[in-house]
Amino acid sequence: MDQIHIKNLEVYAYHGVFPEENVLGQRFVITATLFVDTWEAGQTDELSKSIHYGEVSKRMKHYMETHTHKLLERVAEGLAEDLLETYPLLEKVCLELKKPWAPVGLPLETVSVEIERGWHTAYIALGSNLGDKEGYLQLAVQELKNTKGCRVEQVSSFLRTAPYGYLEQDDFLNGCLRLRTWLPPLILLDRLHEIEQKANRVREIHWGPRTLDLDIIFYDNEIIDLPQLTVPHRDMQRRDFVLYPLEEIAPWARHPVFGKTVAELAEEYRAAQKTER
Ligand code: A4P
Ligand code: MG
Repeated sequence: MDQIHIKNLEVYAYHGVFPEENVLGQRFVITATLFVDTWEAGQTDELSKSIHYGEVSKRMKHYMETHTHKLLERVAEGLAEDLLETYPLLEKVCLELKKPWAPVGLPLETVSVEIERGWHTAYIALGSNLGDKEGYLQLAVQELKNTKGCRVEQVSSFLRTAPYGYLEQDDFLNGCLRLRTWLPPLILLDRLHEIEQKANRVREIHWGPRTLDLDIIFYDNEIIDLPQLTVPHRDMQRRDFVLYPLEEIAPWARHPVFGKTVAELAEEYRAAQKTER
């Protein structure tokens, strides 16, 4: 992707672990790479189609001067969040934060922290089969909309479905949504669990009745195999209540392991149902 570079912006600020650093201050040097599609700006010569590097520089200076953090890591994270939340065209940012006067007591040129943060696309499946089912799904959408680092882009219609797995329970209401997020996968999962808790979810029977269930179906094209998180969701291809709402909002999305689109997986599911009958 196209890049805009801001190299070695000097700022005087008060970040540091030692109390003297928070009082006396010191010099920081920032290098930022902004990942933004500049095609339209290149064609139209209009600044509104790109990101104003002067404005970004002033914003970073302001952030540096109005916060006091202990760690360079925290400063870099704060800067990245601030830029990603402020500039809608910014897809990704690479930041290097140098501290040339770091009080290390040894003759070094500089110390620095470098991070890369950006927006990702995730698909979340929603399900409820207890109480005010639609209310719980709406609550989930609202909570995600209010979450820092999350933008809900599209929500499918909600579908009434027969229970899968554990059959002795009420019908479900299911849906899917597309999320733009800069939260990493495990942090997103924590946030989903928090939202499930807000819906008074109690974990009793595996696959059993629940007020709200939120699963990560896809996270970009990433394949994640961790004890607490499997992405793509391990069972999505066998579930009409995931495939159909997902097909409505993203038929073109491709499963990174099977290499098939959601439309193809949904079609295969329908064909298998017909031969079963
Ligand atoms: N986990 C691993 N991968 C993921 C992922 N991609 N997204 C872990 C979310 N969580 C993931 O889930 C157990 C653990 O799975 C989580 O703590 C997380 O670390 P859970 O929600 O606590 O337990 P569960 O829901 O009882 O188990 P499971 O296997 O997640 O069940 P599912 O797959 O969510 O299925 N029938 C209909 N018609 N509609 C439904 O929505 N849902 C279920 C539950 C069963 N039958 C259904 C429906
Ligand atoms: Mg679940």
